[in-house]
Amino acid sequence: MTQIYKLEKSCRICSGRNLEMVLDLGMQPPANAFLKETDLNLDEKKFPLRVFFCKDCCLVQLLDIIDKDYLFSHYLYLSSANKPLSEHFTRYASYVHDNFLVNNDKFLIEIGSNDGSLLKEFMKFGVEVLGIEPASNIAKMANDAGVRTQNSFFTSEIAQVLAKTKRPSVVIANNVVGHIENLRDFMDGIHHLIGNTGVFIFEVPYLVNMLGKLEYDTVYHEHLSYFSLLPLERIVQEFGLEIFDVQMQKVHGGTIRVFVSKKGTHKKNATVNAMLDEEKRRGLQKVETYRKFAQDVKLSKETLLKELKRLKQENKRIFGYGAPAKGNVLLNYCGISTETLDFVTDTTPLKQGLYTPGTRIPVKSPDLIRQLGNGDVALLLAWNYEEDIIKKEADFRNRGGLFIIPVPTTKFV
Ligand code: DWN
Ligand code: ZN
Repeated sequence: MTQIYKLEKSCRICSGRNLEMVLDLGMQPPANAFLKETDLNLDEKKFPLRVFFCKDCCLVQLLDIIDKDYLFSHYLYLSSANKPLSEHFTRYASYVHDNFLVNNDKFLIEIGSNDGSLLKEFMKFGVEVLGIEPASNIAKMANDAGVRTQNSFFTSEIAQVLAKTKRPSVVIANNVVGHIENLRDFMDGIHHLIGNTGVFIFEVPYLVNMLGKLEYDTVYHEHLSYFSLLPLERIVQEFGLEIFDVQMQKVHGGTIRVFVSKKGTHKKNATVNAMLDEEKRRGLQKVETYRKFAQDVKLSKETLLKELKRLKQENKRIFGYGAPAKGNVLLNYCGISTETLDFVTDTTPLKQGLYTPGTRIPVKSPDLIRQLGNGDVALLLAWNYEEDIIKKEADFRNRGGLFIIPVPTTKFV
């Protein structure tokens, strides 16, 4: 039986041991491990959720590792489950196509391709695609939808086989690189796969946004690394690669889209060094920055709990809006469950009828919201879609419904 949990002792990028634990979110179940009715009488596995800072290479990371098969073999997150993300993917596909596929061999590989929703956008441009997806239930969905998908994890070995079969012009990975335990094997695979002519484009949540907007709930066991450019520069250079461009994106609370190719094959955009300088100016290479972040997180939790207590004393009905992975981290860290929230709503059919991990709050369809208003309160757990959701729920608000935005600190809308 594979070991489900282990505590790493060295840094994922530089193998150093000069690591300091800077934020402790307590014992938590995996953030996407929603429970079925029949699971409710079973004990849930919980694991330490702690953030460490490497004083040698500045990588912010988890060292409490949950086995990836245990985490990803049956996954409930669908990229296509909500409109704002699908719109982001449409724009993404046309950008990548226009800039990197028009004059090259139109073959693209996506690592962590989920249900194929992004690959479908590339197929609309006549691009040949291949998805690599470890979750068998989701890989099947993609193949059934006509998106060629290999059900496996991405490794350097698999990359070398793929490169021999047919080298892609572009390799993409969205919200995946942060999930990779063996980053060196991954980057080695990338260097084999893109060769001298290809490009690797990946999106990861950006540490500057996470610190700046106190996005502590984006820390969960799937996310093993929290990137700034500082450590990324170091690891790509080790494999003869170079970051030649980087773009800020709004999704998921603020991510960066990083462009990598073989060193010297693309003109380096001045933005890269400008962002590295800005990271140093913000003290991202100093452990004190993260100690301060942890203090601010504690304050944010205390403020939220105080407000929720006041609302309950005023006999308000409160429910969770969205059942994102990050929402489960926030609920478990703050100790919020059915004594505060009657239910949470979510647009993902796979999640409806289940219960939130650790806090065991029933997940319902958003149809329920039509019956709510006059003083009812929605705790916006999917705060990264605040703009779209506040617009979408105008009727709820016109009926007197209220939203609480929990991060960076409690805000009423
Ligand atoms: O890395 C990951 C991040 C980027 O995406 C993955 N490991 C898992 C996932 O994390 P998440 O679950 O926090 O992602 P989302 O996209 O922030 O989740 C939003 C949730 O809210 C979804 O379950 C859909 C739901 N939702 C809703 O109920 N009503 C979303 C919208 C926009 C809505 O209007
Ligand atoms: Zn390190």
